[in-house]
Amino acid sequence: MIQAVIFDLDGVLVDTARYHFMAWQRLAHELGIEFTEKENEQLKGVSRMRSLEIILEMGNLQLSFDEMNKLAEKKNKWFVQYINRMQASEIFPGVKELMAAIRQNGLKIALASSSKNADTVVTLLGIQDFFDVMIDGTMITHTKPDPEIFLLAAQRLNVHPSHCLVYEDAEAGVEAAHAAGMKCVGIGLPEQLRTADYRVALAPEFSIKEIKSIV
Ligand code: B16
Ligand code: MG
Repeated sequence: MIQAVIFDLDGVLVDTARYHFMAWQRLAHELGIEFTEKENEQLKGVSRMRSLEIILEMGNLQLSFDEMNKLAEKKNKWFVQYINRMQASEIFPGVKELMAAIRQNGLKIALASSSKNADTVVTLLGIQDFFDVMIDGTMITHTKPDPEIFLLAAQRLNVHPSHCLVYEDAEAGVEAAHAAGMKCVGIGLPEQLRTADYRVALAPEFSIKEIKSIV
């Protein structure tokens, strides 16, 4: 029986995954590294520094810690510019209605985003009141696929992990949810996230009716 729902942010509630991709692609191209949507899949849900390491590995580049910090800051500057131009209407259709239905049915809601910008995005969208608990990239030591973020969310919600359901758009996120002992709804194309327990194109397609039918 599900007592709490834990939402990832980028790519699940809002299309900011697109802005992360645009900023990483801009950086990769500056470094002369080919970077398409396919390569980007490996970065989803992963921390900023780990994402940069993956890109540098793709280009067989080795940089100093200082140089890496500068590049990570540059990418973040671009990402912040993109999200500051974002409209509140860019939230995926039906997301607010889904969260309202979850609350009306007495279930709790948490946000579990690897992003250090999660607070800014949530405020821009005006959805902060839906969450009982918000965990972001500033509050964790280990990035997804480590289960830390979801276990911390469950602990703060005071709900056992086995009674939590996660919505995720990243391979690393599905893996993290399973490692935390939680079921997971995968958001994406049919050929993606094959290990997720349920799969839909957009979060609201897995409705409160489906959540309540999980035993
Ligand atoms: P930042 P999520 C993740 O957010 C993104 O999927 C990932 O692409 C990004 O690198 C990560 O946040 C860190 O973001 O650079 O803003 O701290 O999907 O877990 O909500
Ligand atoms: Mg995501």
